[in-house]
Amino acid sequence: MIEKAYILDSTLREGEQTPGVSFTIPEKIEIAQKLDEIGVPMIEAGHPNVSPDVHEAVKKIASLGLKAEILAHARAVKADVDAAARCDVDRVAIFLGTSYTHLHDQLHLDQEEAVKRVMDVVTYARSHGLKVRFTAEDASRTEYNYLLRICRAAAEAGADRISVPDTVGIMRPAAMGDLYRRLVKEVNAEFDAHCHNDLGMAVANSLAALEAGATAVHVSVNGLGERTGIAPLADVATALKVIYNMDTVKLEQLPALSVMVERYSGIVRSQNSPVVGENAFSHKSGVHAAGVLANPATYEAFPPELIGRHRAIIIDKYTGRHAVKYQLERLGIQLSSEQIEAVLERIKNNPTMRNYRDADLVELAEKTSGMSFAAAVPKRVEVVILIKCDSNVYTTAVARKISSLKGVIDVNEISGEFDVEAKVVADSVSELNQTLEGIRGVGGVIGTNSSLILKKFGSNSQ
Ligand code: HCA
Ligand code: CU
Repeated sequence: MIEKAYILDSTLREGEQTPGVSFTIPEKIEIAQKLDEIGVPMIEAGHPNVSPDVHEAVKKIASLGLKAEILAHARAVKADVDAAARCDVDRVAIFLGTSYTHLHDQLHLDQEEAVKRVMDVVTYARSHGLKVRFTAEDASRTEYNYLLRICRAAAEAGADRISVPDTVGIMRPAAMGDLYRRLVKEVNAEFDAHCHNDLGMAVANSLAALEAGATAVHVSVNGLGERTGIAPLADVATALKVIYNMDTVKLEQLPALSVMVERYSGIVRSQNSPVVGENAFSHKSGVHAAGVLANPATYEAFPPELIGRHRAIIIDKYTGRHAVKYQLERLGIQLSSEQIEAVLERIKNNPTMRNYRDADLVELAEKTSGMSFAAAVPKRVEVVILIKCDSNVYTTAVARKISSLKGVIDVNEISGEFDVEAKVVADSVSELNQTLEGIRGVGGVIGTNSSLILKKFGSNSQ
C-alpha cells in the first residue's frame, strides 16, 4: 500500500549531472513545460550557482507560471540560497553531506557544526519566504541517530520536506523500508526518496520508501543522473499504476517525453529497458507469440496501450506458425496451412535473417505460393533529402520555397556539409521523382542526396 506519491522530476538538475549532458535553455524550458503538461507536481530545475546559464534557466522556468512547484538545488550556504531566491523559485532544496565520509573528508565539519549550519541556512531560506526541503546527502550511509538528529533540526528550523537520498545506490528495498518507517515516525516532516541506481535497485528502493511512508519520489526522464543515474520517471510512474493502481502522470505521453530527452541529452535508453524500450512489447518465440495472440496477458505485465504503445510480433527463426499466419493476414495475405508451413520452414532455415520486415514476408509468401501479393507491400515511401545551396543564396529563402512543394512535409536548415534537410512523402516512385525534380529546380539548389526511411523509431513507432 502507498498513501501518497508525488513525483519530483530532476531531469534538469540530477539529469544534467550525467556525463556528456548539457541542455540548452530552450530545451530545458520545453522539457519543463512537457513535465508540467503530463502532471508532474514538482520540478527540480537546477542548481543556480553552478553556472550563469543554469541560473538563467532556473529563473526562466520559475517565471513560466507552470502548475508544478519549481525547486532550486543549493548547498547549505547562504550564497546558494540567495541565488535560489533571485530565481524566484517556490522551494529551495538545501543539501549537506551527513555521513562520516562527507563530513570528515569532504566538508571538514564536525557533526555539531553541521547541525548548526543546516539550522542557520534553513532559517535563512525561510526568512526569504522560500519553502525548504532539506537533503541529508549520503543519508543511507549516515549513522541513524545522527541522521535523526539533523533531520529533526532541519524540520524545527522550517524544512517541511526532507530528502534521505541513497546517494551511492547501496541500499536494498527491505532496509530502505526500515529506514523510512523509523524516520517518518520520529520526524515531523514529509519525506522524499532519491535513489541512485549503482546496483540496479533504484526503482525497487524508491517503491520501498513510498510503501514505508515517503510521500515524494525523485525521478528523471530516462533515469539520467550522476554515474548510473536515478530511478526513471516512466518506470516509476508505470509501476505505481500497474502494481499499486495509483495515478500520477499522464502515462500515454511518457514515450514521447523519453524520446525528446534522448534527443536533447544524446543518451538513448537501451532497446530492452522497461516501459519505453523498443522491445518492451515485442514477442519473439513461437510459444510467446502464440500465447499473446490468444490472450495478450499471457506474456505482458500490462497492456502497451496503457502508455500509448502497441505490441509487436517478431519474425525470425524462433517464430511459430501462429505468428506467421497473423503477420501475413495483417498484410491481407491468406495462405493455406501447408503454404504457411512452407514459409515457416524457410524462415527457420535462415538463421542469419534477424528480423523479417513486412516486405520480406511478402516476398517469402510469393516465393512459396507462386502467387503475387504486390498489393500487400506498403507503397508509401518516405525520404530524407539533404540539399546543398549555392554559397551566394539566402538559405532561408531556398528552404521556404522547398517547404511549399507538394509532398514536402518537414524542412530544416542545418549545419555541416549540407544546408537544408527536407522530408518527403510519396505514394509512388514517380511521385517521388516529381518532388525531387521540383526541389532540384528551386533556384540556388546545387545538389541533393536522398535516403529512404526504412524504419522509424518514435514515440508511436511500434
Ligand atoms: C547531488 C546529491 C544528490 C542530492 C539528492 C537530493 C544525492 O548531486 O548534489 O537533493 O535529494 O544523490 O545525494 O543528488
Ligand atoms: Cu542524486
